[in-house]
Amino acid sequence: MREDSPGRANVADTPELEAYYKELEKLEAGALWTVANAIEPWYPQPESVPVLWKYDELRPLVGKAPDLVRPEDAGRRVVMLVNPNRKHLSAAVGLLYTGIQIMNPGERASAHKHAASALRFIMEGSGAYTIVDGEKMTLGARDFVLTPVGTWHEHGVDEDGAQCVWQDGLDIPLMNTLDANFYAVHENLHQDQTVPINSSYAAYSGGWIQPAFLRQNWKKPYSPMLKYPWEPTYEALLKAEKLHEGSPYDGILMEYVNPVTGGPVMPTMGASMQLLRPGQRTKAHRHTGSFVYQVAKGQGYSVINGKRFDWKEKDIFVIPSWAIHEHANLSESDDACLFTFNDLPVMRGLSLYVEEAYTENDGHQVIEN
Ligand code: GTQ
Repeated sequence: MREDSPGRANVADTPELEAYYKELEKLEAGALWTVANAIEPWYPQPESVPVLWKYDELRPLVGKAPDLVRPEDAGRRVVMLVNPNRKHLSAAVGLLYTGIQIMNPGERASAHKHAASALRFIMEGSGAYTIVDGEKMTLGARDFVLTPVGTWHEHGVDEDGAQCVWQDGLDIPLMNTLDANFYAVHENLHQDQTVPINSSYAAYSGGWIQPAFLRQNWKKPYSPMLKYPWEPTYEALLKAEKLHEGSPYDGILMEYVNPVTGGPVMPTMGASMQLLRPGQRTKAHRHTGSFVYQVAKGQGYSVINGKRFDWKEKDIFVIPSWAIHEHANLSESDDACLFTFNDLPVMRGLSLYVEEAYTENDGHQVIEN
């Protein structure tokens, strides 16, 4: 890929050079100038493309999985969402994985742990639980729960519950790209409950009043609070909406935080919930970082790199790094809420976070489709 620009590689092929490249190849070597412009792009050039997965289309296929495989055999019974350009990585976008897991009442999946960090956002059902390092957490629709790096975790649905569906988010492609992934199955396949049910939420959900005796001993690189329930999340959004204008690009965007540090919930992945007011249309911007969205509430659309993606509750879509994007709430009476998880802790931790407003056309993209 030649570029006619000072400082960029611009070498014409000649028979001598082509012969030279062949000789280098035999020694597992190559001439940098043949690839330099491709491997050092002027700005991020993700292979991932924006994708929207409609829940109405996916749900019937997700619903077939329980007739076809048992969680005992599958390990995890999940339909994963795969970016068409990243199939070899099993990534939804960038180096993030996501999937939809389904479980019937009375079913449970075995306990395991891995270097990958994981999270869930509950979509349907009742009686779901997850056990993380001996703490059982009960889960309902739109609750958000962490299963951080290195923690033993298992999922199930109580006998008297209803079929449950949730979204899993993991940094598996990141761990594999870094060649840092490990995996272990629990020796008993299941954990004993060693602390009271929902105890980390009980301990840390006070916001501005926090247990000193626990905080000072917490040395792990992730949030000690593992469950973030929907009702208080939504209440906080409504409270913020009354008091603040919010961001012109993101509306009322609130981050789920580690209550000890105020930072992201896990070292590699952050998460947020954003509220778009009735009729709100945000301005376009772009930034580094890969984002997986689930529509928690409402209906609207996002314009990503000039393409419009219409969404409603439980649809999942992705925004690749540096893609120009804006959001719109199509309802004039109800708010819309978007759940997101992302790799921002990695971007920020490596000093790679860059953000830029889109300034043409009054801050809105021209929609191509
Ligand atoms: O529950 O830990 O969707 O390890 C994929 C891999 C869920 C999990 C997934 C996993 C998990």
